[in-house]
Amino acid sequence: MGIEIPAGYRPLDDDSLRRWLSGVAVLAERLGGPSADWTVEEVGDGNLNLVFLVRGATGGVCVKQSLPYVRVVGESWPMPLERTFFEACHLSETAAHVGRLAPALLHYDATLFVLVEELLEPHRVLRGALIAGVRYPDAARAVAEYVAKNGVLSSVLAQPFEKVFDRAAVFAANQALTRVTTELVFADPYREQARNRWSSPQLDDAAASIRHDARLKLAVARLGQAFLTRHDALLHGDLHTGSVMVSASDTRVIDPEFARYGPLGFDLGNFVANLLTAYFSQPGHETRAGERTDYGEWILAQIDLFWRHFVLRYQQLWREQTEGDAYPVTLFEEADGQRALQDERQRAVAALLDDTLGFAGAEIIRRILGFAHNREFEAIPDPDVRARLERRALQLARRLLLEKERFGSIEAVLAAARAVSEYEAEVA
Ligand code: SR1
Ligand code: MG
Repeated sequence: MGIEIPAGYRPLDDDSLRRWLSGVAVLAERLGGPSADWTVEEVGDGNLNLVFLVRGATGGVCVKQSLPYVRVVGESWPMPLERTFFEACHLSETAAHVGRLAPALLHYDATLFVLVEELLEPHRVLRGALIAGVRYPDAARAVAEYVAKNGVLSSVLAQPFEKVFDRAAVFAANQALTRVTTELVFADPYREQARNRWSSPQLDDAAASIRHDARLKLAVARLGQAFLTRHDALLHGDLHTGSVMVSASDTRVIDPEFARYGPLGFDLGNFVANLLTAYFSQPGHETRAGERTDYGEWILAQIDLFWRHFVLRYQQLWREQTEGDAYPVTLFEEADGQRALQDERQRAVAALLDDTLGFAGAEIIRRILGFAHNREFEAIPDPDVRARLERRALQLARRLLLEKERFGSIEAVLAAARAVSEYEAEVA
């Protein structure tokens, strides 16, 4: 099935981008000087879009444009253009909640499906930093703050339901990318599918065993249903470590094109999963044995920090809300009401941990056996080493999906991650 290209749409290149930017006064002014002197770099390394960084005499911008197909595959995988619209909606909707934890949206063009945001400099992508073994001590806490703020403030805990329903209706139209997630995360790795790939032949047995594991498929299918039917909060929708930009003093969450209302554990689980894959990949980036052991431990500590900060802020933010239709404050003004509500918040956080672990398991599996892989594994040159480390991650992922109620705390997850690595290292 092809895609209808709306009149006026054309993919931008160096020349047409300069001309277009010159015609948008606010952007041309921000860049400064003649357009011929601007530098234009196409840096898109994600799966879907064109991304240009443009620098002028007085400033810079980042320009993102949808293509009518999946960039890394080409025209054989058509994809509607509206994804930048949903990203722009998410950026403008959540700016009030998260402030400078996301880039500022400067402009959106509905004909070209182009969004322009502030240029983040001297930031780098968190995934690249984790591969290089570089520490950004504030990043995990900042991402936790971002998820807690969006999780509470976009929901009926903080807003009248009419407002939430209206916003959810806008994002419910982000169907093309919801289908991508539905298929790539919750279905493809568990069935024969031509676009799946894995380290073969090393992981052929693991891929086959997952395809025939009815309990595992049921656990994933339940999460898939929750993803499609629950509308707890406005999700980022693709919160992996490639969606986080870091500098020594600043962290920003970028790329919310998969935005939709859904279960908050999906965002939490995605981020935890991608930190876990970074952890498991570390030995593959060593130039001498044991060189990354401390760094691996540091990544696990970031998962702990992420979860603890999220729990703290989620509960605080919920406590501060007075306008939400959920848990109306007027029902809980007495001392025993306050206590009951505090217990309820604890229960909510325990349920969120349960969801987080399940979604994390599903994310790890799809990044190793599905279509879209993670660079921390892909960059390991020796396929046997890579497959051995991926197998460790798969073992933990399976446990996260099938035994999530046994974990009960984030520390138990980290201990299990260590145990998988140590046991595997002994038998290797
Ligand atoms: C066809 S898009 C594949 C993946 O890239 C995005 O970043 C999402 O993670 C999606 O699942
Ligand atoms: Mg992305």
